[in-house]
Amino acid sequence: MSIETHDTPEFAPQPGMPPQPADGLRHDWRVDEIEALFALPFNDLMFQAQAIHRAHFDPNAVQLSTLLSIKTGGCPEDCGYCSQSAHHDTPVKAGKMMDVDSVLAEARVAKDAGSTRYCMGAAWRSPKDRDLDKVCEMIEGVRELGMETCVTLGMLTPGQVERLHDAGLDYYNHNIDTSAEFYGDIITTRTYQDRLDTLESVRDAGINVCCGGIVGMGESRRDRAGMVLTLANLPQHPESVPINMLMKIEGTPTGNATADTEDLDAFEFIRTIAVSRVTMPESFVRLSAGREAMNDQTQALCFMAGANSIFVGPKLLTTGNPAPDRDAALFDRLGLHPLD
Ligand code: SAM
Ligand code: DTB
Ligand code: SF4
Repeated sequence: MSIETHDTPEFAPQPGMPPQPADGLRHDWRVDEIEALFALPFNDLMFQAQAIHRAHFDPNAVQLSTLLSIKTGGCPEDCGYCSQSAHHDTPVKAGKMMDVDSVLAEARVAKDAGSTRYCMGAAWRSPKDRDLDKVCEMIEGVRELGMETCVTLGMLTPGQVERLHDAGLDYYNHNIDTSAEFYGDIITTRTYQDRLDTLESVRDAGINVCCGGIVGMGESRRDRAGMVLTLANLPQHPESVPINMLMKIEGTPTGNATADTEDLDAFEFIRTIAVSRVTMPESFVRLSAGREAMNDQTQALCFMAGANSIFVGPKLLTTGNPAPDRDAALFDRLGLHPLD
């Protein structure tokens, strides 16, 4: 049985490669190796992913996070998939930032429903320093409830990262979204390197990193492999890796009826989860956006492929998520339990 490939001579470190960190995990993947994982017979890929998942995690425990959009719409960025970009004419209208008490009331509901992490998202290119005062109060309040905190606020300066760290932030979400090569087809208002720079300062401040991407935007399999490559070759793997299936939003470039984005085969989505599990054995891989439209069998295969985190609650940021009773029934049928 071949679980990891790094001992085979073909994949041994080559002269000139950067030194590998001492975490025992690989950070020197080549895109052709990752493409080779994608191309495995489905059963073989699932077997590798399962073996690695079981070596690192309770295979029946799933971490539960809940999302809230604390500032919706009117975003100056032009992300081609997003309902909240001011560049697209979508059904989402811009709103003001929520007040702290309303956010904490929503967080209490999520905690009572069994969620352990509260993720607050804002449609900003980057926050203004005065916006951060309120965000820091939200972080402190959610922590007092006994939940982990995550925020996603766009690009940050090192000073802003420090303020979030001082407020006790547990995770920062900032996705690379796709491969370096395909990125420019989806977003033009900031670069891949901008994203990597923010991720580096979050990591350097000691905040856990939540970083993943979207599939189903018309990218090639090589792009999906390239996205996983970027994540797996970061100096430290993100603690949390959300894999989103594109939610097609009316009025966005990737969501228009005429858009050249065929629905992605569910097996290709499951493969993306499995390859993320194989290349990032100790990360939580989150089956993120897109669950509402997935049948239970597809979700079950995602859990078999190594997904061990989901968003729960009836809403993501602006789009729908399965109703809590559907998730509870699925957990029951599969013998899954929420991670404490
Ligand atoms: N503005 C911040 C940013 O972009 O970093 C935070 C919010 S943004 C909505 C967070 C992530 O949600 C995006 O990076 C993207 O990966 C995911 N996302 C947004 N719209 C999506 C869609 N229509 N389908 C799937 N994932 C989506
Ligand atoms: C992530 O990777 N997915 C979440 C979270 N991080 C912020 C967001 C999904 C958004 C789906 C589209 C929407 O609801 O607007
Ligand atoms: Fe703005 Fe984030 Fe949406 Fe991009 S993904 S348009 S940065 S809210």
